[in-house]
Amino acid sequence: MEETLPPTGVHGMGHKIRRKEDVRFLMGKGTYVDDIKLPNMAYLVFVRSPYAHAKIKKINVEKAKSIPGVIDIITGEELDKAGLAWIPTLMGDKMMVLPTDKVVFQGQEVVAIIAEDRYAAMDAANQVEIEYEPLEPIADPKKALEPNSPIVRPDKKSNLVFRWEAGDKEATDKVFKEADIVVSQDFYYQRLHVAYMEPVGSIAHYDPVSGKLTLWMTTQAPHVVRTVFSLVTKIPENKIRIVSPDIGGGFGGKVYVYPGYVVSAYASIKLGRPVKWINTRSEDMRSTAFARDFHIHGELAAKKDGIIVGLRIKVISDHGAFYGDANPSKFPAGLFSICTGAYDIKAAYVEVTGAYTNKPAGGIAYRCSFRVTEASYTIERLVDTLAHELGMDPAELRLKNFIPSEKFPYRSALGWTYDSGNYASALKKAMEKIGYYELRKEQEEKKKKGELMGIGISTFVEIVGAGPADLFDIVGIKMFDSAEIRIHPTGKVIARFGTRAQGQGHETTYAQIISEILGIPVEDIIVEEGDTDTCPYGLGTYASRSTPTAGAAAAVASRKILDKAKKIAAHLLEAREEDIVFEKGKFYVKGYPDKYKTIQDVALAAYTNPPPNIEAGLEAVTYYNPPNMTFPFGAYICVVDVDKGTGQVKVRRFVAVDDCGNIINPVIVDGQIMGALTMGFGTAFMEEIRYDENGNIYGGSFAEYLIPTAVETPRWELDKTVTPSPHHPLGAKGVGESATVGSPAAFVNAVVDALWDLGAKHIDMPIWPWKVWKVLKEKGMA
Ligand code: MCN
Repeated sequence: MEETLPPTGVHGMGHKIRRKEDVRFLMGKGTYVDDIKLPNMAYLVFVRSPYAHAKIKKINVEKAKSIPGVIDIITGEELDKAGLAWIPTLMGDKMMVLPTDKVVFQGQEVVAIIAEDRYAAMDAANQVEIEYEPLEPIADPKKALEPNSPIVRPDKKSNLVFRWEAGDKEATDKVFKEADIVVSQDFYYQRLHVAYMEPVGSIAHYDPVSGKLTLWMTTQAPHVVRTVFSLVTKIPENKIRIVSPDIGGGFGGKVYVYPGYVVSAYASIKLGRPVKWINTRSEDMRSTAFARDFHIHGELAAKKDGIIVGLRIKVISDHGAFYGDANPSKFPAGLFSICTGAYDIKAAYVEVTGAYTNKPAGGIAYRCSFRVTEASYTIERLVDTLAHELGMDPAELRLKNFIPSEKFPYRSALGWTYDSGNYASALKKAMEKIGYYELRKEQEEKKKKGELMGIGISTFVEIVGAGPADLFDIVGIKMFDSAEIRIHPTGKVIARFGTRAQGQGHETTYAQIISEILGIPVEDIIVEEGDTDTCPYGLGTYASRSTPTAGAAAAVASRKILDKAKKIAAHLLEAREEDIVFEKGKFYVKGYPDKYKTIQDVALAAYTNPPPNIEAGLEAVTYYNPPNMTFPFGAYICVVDVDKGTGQVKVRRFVAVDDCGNIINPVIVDGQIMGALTMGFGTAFMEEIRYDENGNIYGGSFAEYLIPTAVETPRWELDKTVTPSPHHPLGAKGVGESATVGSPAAFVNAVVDALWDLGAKHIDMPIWPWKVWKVLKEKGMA
């Protein structure tokens, strides 16, 4: 096994160094929101709704008030007077902080108790008397869209969140009419919870003297939250400081503004004391933002020889009661338009209709991959279905239909310009690594013996790096990110970013980018994120955007510094700037490598002896607007054995070939891929948040919501191809979500491949053993 290097020395792109931040985490020295204790701090706990949909007739807080230790009780009525009962969501919808008239999902925050400690607050919460009048709940998004459906939101006239379409409907309908074969399938991509280790929470501290509000919170996007808070509260933005300390996993679920953030801030301003709110695990599972919940009808049209000519998809997406992605923005619904995937499909049409239902806010989170995951799952399941219907090998069918590598940049039928790709080489590598054709032979042999073995392929394309200005038509917003690099006189560096890692290793990889360009050892570079008072404005970490945006900003800022450093070095070496060579942290005159000045010498001179006409100091700030998204991709192959007696599926092998362009740190990238594969495995076989028809959640704890542990998780076999992004300054593409996007289809394709001959065309995720057993039973096999 290759050794991973300690994080010391000059280690740039491609170096396998250990994560700098891990020392802190492994020693238990990370600082999370709940670790922070301020003098005189009060605690906030919510009373939550037992109903999915009900009128609030009366709230009586008298008994609760009498509980020793209770400081204050806040209702929606009070917040309404302060103009805070509703707040805007990040994408143009709005969300109830506390309800005034009715509750819209089970588990919704209704009343806030502030007490001297958490126990008193919980005791008081049990004493709040709320009289509800139950209303008809709407848990099914299809019913929600029917004309006479009860309306979920008190501020809306219908349950329609948006209707969004892409592609040429007429042209697509025409190719479907002319096609030799059309395959179609209904899929349900289930509702998921991100299940990070640290539940969401905040501490608000308002200083009445300075008028400054400081909020420590579990957010992936601190600057954006600061702007939203300023707009909502009218507190000037420079008097709000958001600190996002260490985060115990975010996976997209910590992008949102939750009621607890707002109420803790309101209470702190009102009471003049710091106020802490931390969700319990089951509160998190019942009330934070959820992912997926897509009802999909997909159709694929092809010629007899397997050439795919058209794709048509209709989606109803369940957004629960509130949604970050409502009109006017199209992001991230627009990202579903990556559904043509890795294939050269000339005609495509997709239509997504969003519905409000009586469930918690849904629609985005779960290793973010905003809609790309559902899109990738749909196309990859359809391609496999087509292969089975045509009696073709699914690998051969894919190789026949891939966008040829010489066609990049490639404009898809739904409007994306893919920057680069080589899908055939990734799939061929995966096939070779797993021994694809031998496995097919083994499968045939097993079939003769009545044994069930399946091989599933998925070739996905991701879109990451949200989001360039020229894609405004598709995603509806322009985005950027930032880096500020400051070299001190002794050559030590502090670099600050607008992103906020939640476990991705930015302290190491951003330092590697700077080390690569400036030749400064990584241990001399401190990376900071997550404090709006000190870091440059940024849009946060989600959608695998940090490398494509802030990583690019780090490279551009480092190069700006290098340009200035060259001028200073020329002055020190008494040479012309154009004669200066920079190599491995040293500047010298061309042809004279022994007489040099180090980057550290130059840093000192920048402050003590800058050349005439050059400002003192050595620092740079960059706000990087990417010219395009980056398009990482991969090919995954999964082998499963199905137990005929129990329906249990065993993943025997899983080969993942990923391509995220040039790699900064291969160890971190492998870690990201393994984590994301494990989440894909959980999606395929274990995880689902379920509601009954009355909007009651089944369970709502880890007793029912099963996530993979080391016991269930297969051994991942990883490999890479490298197709650099042509527009990223380092040729890198994002990778954080890729494997969660790509893997579910590989698992499901493998199971369906094992069962196809029994007549099973599809099984919805999670593929619990009973679902497989049911198929086997129907066929008289179990
Ligand atoms: N990287 C690299 N070379 C590349 C691409 C990436 O070395 N070519 C490194 C990056 O420098 C970074 C890491 O890989 O250290 C992930 O980078 P990137 O793909 O840019 O993704 P982000 O840093 O923006 O992270 C977001 C992504 C998402 S969207 C979710 S959700 C997610 C994830 O990453 N949540 C995570 N990974 C997670 N990992 C942990 N441990 N915890 C989470 O909450």
